[in-house]
Amino acid sequence: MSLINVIDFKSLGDERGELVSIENNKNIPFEIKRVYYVFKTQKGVARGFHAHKELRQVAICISGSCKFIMDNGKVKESFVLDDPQKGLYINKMQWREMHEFSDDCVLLVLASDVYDESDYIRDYADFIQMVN
Ligand code: T46
Repeated sequence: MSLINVIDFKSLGDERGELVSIENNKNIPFEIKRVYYVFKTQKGVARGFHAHKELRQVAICISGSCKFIMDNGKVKESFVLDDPQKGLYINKMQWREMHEFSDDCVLLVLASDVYDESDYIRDYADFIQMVN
């Protein structure tokens, strides 16, 4: 199964422009408990480099672009998010890295739970041990 699971959001746009609506358990496969966004990322900076034990998320570039590298400990796949109508579903126990943020990138993330540092696996060797 591919590590890249993309959700296509229907636009409710008209002649005035585009509009995407996101609702719990409708076009997102979990109940959204938290929303955060990453923006003004400095040139050459990469983020992420962790996995989550339980957290599931959907990442949407609502402006600009960035590249995700997903890794399940066996294979790595990348995906460029550059369309506000596409969400990248990030399951639990997937190592993620974000690279190549455009200057105008605003990365919106919908999360299945509140922030909990103990849910993070920030050491790659620990992650590899846990998935094997
Ligand atoms: C993820 C990727 C896609 C909080 O206090 N509350 C929050 O909700 C978040 C997301 C972060 N923080 C704190 C933790 C750190 O001290 O903000 C700081 C920056 O977080 P972090 O270094 O984890 O940021 P990224 O961009 O590497 O990772 C984030 C999410 O943390 C992570 O869950 O999957 O975006």
